[in-house]
Amino acid sequence: MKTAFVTGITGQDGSYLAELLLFKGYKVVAMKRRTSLISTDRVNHLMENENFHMVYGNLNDSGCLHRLLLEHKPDEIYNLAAQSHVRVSFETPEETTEFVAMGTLRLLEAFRNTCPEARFYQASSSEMFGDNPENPQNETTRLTPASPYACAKVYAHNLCRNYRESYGLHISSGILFNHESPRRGETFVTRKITLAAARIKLGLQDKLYLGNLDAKRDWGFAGDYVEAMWLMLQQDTPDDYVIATGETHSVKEFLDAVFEHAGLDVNEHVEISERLFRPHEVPLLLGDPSKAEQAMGWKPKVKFSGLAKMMYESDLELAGKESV
Ligand code: NAP
Ligand code: F7E
Repeated sequence: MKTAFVTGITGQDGSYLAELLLFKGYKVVAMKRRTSLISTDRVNHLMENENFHMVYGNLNDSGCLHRLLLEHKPDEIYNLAAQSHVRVSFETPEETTEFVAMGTLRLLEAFRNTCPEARFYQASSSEMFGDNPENPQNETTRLTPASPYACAKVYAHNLCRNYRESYGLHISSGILFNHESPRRGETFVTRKITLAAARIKLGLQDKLYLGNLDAKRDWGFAGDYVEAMWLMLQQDTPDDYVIATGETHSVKEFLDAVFEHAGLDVNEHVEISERLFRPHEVPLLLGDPSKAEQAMGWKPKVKFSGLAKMMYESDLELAGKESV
């Protein structure tokens, strides 16, 4: 039985990845940090699985990372933990850098010193392309990060390449474009829209406040994207891959798709708030996933309108429980 060590288990991707790995017969050692409120909602359904082991740890604790890897000797390591909210990173730049950049360095050092035969996945991001107008973006597109989050991800991405080349380690970075799901954090724009639309539909809320509706993103489904993470670590040679749908849509288009599906009028319920704009916006992301398709046979199954409907329907069910 293979063992996988996963950081960021309580997050959106951690939960989908753990399900995939358990399905494939892995033992999953899942690292969560201590929080004052219980944060395991997304993985509570896995707790009874005898191959799922939750352990405490933190990306800012080198000794703990070292001990965990020494103790569990994983075959695969997936580094998903991060302060992953771009706008928040402008407000907490030091904490974001500490976890995203230095946290990755600490985990790489623990990996190199305890289990260098393992394979390592790094959660890199399309935010690293920032405001580079060149598109579609692929593995060779210049990185021009436009937020503290993106700057820290570029550091971690470069460090992973450096460790791969310097020490011959099996490290692959997935440059993942935005991916969403019913488990997406409620402050990311897609989920904020689907949850608000569902609550408005049921009379639980009246207004939805949003920022820049013109930004364009390449939105895919998290369930499809965790398969790409796993595939990267099954390749003989480590490499970096763009994971995207190859389609871009504005926030306004996502809003319209959801409100139309819900039978709601955008003009009646949506207001723009200056507070939600960012000091520096990334205007357009559009990924070219052809390398992943050719090398690993990876293709997204869910696209824009299917994703919007899936998320709205799930939030309608959730909001329904609230109104009982
Ligand atoms: P998420 O839902 O925000 O989850 C982040 C996870 O990291 C949570 O489990 C969080 O724990 C944990 N974490 C934060 N700081 C930590 C620390 N110091 N030590 C240990 N754990 C810590 O993010 P996601 O959407 O699943 O994304 C997974 C990864 O992919 C992240 O690295 C993100 O930056 C990257 N990424 C995401 C996307 C996307 O569109 N979703 C695209 C490209 C790259 P708590 O529950 O305790 O907060
Ligand atoms: O914003 C605009 C906002 O916060 C998308 C993270 O997973 O993907 C994510 O980062 C767009 C931006 O995601 C609101 O200005 C308008 O242009 O959903 P988001 P993100 O910033 O693209 C990348 C790939 C990651 O790596 C990150 O970890 O939507 N927008 N109005 C808004 N955004 C938010 N959050 N809230 C609004 O009210």
